[in-house]
Amino acid sequence: MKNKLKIGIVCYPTYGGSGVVATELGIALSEQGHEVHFISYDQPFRLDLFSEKIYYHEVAVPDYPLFEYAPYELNLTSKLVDVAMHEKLNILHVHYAIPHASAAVNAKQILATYGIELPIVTTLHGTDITLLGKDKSFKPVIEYAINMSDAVTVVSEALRKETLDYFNVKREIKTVPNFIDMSLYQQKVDHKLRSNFAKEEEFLITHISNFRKVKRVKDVVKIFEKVNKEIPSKLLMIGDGPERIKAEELCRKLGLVKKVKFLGKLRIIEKMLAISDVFVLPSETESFGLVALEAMASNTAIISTNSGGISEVNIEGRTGLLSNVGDVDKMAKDTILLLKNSELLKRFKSNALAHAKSFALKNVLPKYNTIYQSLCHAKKKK
Ligand code: GMT
Repeated sequence: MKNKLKIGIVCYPTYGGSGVVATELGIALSEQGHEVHFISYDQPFRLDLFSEKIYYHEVAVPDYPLFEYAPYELNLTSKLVDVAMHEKLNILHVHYAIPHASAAVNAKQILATYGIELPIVTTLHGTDITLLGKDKSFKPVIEYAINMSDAVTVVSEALRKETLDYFNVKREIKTVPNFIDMSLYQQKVDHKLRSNFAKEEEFLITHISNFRKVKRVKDVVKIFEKVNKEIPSKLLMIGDGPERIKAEELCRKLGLVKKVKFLGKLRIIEKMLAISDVFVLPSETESFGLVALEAMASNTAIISTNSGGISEVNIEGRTGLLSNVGDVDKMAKDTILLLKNSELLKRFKSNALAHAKSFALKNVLPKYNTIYQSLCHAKKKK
């Protein structure tokens, strides 16, 4: 690309798709020669790469007894102003509406008082719109942040529609789908690793999430119980969060403790996905379902719900099978169908891998580059 930019990236550092996308985007941009400044309250969990083009600025939140609630958004805003001024950022790309886009819009206005213009790109990831956005107490702030950003992107067509339906949006919203760095994913089964979890004749079913309510992790256990009655299999539950305890209780109640392994948060999931036969994602809603794409890139077939943007990733009858939210009977039947028919499973797995390749980083990165360059160009012309 033409001009090398100084790009600020704001994201949540925790175990979640938006942080993963933002981190991998920043790393890829730095590899193209741009200078990338990550700004967050903790080091993003996949940012373990050291490069002279990558910087990390931590937002500290002092604990003043005066405040009942720490004003993180204000600390973030001040940090954005400081980094933009002193590092001479050309552009700020914020992931998630609250508080990142709203802090960025405030920072932009403060910078303007110093005669500095900083274009803001906001990427909406889903829960900021589908869950938080529907909370009336946040709606005006989210709407304002969207309308005051210089460019807004969403990660799927479904999220674009939902955003336009729910908010009074006065600007163009572009769909830039999430992407995958195919070089990180392997499709080779590590048999030694696999043997730690399942016997050779057993199938391996996997679920990965942050175990929030929206992920419906109890449905994963219910589906597995039905599958396991017919097919020798094991279930791996990867990740952690508020609903884990309920899923564990259900396993105890159903007598599945020896068949379901809860592994907690794992940093490296590629090897685990590569040893899996089927990945289960029964979410209530999912703007995209990055983890399903990661599973597909690891040659795994997907059983999922059809809600939100999942059907843009998991293609019905090709890469996996989709059901209505909560229809555990159908999701179990679909899993059994795939596991009983080795030719079908093989076909779905290879279709999944092929479809994942269409989301390769090299296809998506130019879309963000074009947005950055056009905003910087428009700024120069002023
Ligand atoms: O799903 C979560 O709980 C985490 C959330 C996030 O903000 O990281 O994920 C959202 O963004 C991901 C990356 O764009 C998408 O792949 C997820 O589908 C989306 N989650 C929901 O819409 C529930």
